[in-house]
Amino acid sequence: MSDLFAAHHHGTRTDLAAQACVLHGFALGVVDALLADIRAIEASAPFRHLVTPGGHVMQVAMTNAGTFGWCSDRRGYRYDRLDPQSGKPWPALTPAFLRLAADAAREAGFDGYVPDACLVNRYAPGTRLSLHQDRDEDDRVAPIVSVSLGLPATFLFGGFARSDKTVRVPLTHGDVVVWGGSDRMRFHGVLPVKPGRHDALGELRLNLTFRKAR
Ligand code: MD3
Ligand code: FE
Repeated sequence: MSDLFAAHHHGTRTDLAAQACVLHGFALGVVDALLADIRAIEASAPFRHLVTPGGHVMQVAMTNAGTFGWCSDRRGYRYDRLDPQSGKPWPALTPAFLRLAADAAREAGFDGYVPDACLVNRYAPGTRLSLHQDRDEDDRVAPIVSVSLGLPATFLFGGFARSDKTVRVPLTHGDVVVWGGSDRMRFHGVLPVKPGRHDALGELRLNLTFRKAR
């Protein structure tokens, strides 16, 4: 059985590739601050199910914070300064968000990380995210920092072609994944979230992904 399936201790690190790693439990000390910030963000920019260019409604519910927010509709995928639902700017990245993103990036070897966008994903049990690349950002070398909260999930970490074999990576509450440089364009996805309930979040998984969009 792969080492990736072993129980992981908080404060340890699992390398997935040369420039991609999991920092186990790295966000645990700031979860309360993150959850308070997410509640404020969703009060002004509610979670919504975006439509793909192909006309499918996404299973994952999404909102954004930052100068830019990731959007999808029949016209395509893009980053926008304004929430198309309200016409207002997205809520700002909070001090707790920015500090965690920079601290995790530094821990993974990327100093001076200042993201300008945070996509917030919400998964109900049964929700999956199919295999994809994140290719709407101008900077394809800067790291992406991902924070998992609530229900556990199995992350699929692939190669540079959709058909490459994938490795399954269990992610639990408080885990942070950082990837950049040569591993930035790998295919990845999330298997359907199993039913369950988490003490802090209930029947939900949340994922924050910090990006440099521009
Ligand atoms: C490793 N979100 O929003 S983040 C996304 O859990 C997205 O919601 C997932 O993919 C989520 O675009 C996964 C972790 C992640 C994302 C992209 C990667 C890890 C990665 C790209 C390359 C390598
Ligand atoms: Fe992604």
